[in-house]
Amino acid sequence: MDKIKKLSIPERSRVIVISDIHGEIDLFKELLMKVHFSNEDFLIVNGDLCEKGTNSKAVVDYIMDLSSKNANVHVTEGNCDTLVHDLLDENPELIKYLSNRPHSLLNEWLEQLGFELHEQVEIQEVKELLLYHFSEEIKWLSNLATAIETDKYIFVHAGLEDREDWRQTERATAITMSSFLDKTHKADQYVVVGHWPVVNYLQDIPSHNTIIDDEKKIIAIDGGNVIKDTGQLNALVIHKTANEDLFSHACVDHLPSRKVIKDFSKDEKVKGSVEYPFYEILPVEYGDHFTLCEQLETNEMLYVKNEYIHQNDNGRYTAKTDVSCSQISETEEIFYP
Ligand SMILES: [Mn+2]
Repeated sequence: MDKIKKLSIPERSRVIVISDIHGEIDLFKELLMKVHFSNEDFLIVNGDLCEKGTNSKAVVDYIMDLSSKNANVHVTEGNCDTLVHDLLDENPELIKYLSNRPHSLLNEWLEQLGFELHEQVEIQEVKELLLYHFSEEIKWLSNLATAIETDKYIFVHAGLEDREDWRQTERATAITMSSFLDKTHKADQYVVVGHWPVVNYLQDIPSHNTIIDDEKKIIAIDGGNVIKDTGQLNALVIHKTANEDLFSHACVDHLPSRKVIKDFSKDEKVKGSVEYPFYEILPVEYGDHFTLCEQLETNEMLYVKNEYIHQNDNGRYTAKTDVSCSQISETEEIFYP
């Protein structure tokens, strides 16, 4: 990769890392408030600002503005942010992509211009039009760093190749490789990545929270925002003290709040989840709310909430989406006046 940005971060500062915003401008602003982001903090936006969510344009505008006013705001490119390269390279496949995508940065731009896209439109026409109206944004996006390197951290969207000199990692790999936490790297620094929803990694109780692996020196922060029905937008907060760095975590989501009306203590045996890529299940024992199912690829027995069970036309069963089958204990909240 060519675009590596070196950065020195002073001691006693805070570094906030957020990735995979995917057009969720409201969640992003809410998260910055939640971590009390201020001008003294460093902010790293670790790729995938755009696509999939409903307001990519607002995210790009907001972060572009933020980084122009604040020298401590830095951005890396994600695989979803490189559409502008396809545009500049006049990749004809881009027209097909845009025609099939309800939510895309370029579609939002075209919509703003009142331009109606269809599969017969020439890529050159779209390129000319967008370059005329959004040249600043296109330039900014196409110049984003692939990785940001500090003395203790490498921020990169998806991961690094396991080679002596990590800088030799192919750019395409750095922004698209899957499940980096299942792999290893040879860099001296911690590698902080987004891109792969952490819930996809095998965990006893499925969780979208940031995973810090001290042995591998990998920190995975993609909370599955937009991609997963129960996803969240995560912030990793690095507190640089004189001695060591401390980590904390914050998150925001669109999930509704519910009031606990009765105490509940979990049954330790009821755990696990139906998660990517193992969706095939076989119902064994039906219940009023949960059905005991065998997850066919893993042979695990799981209690799946009934409304998540789907029977295909061929008679086989799958879960409709990723679903946790773990119980958690809850206590009725008591308010003191
Ligand atoms: Mn990505």
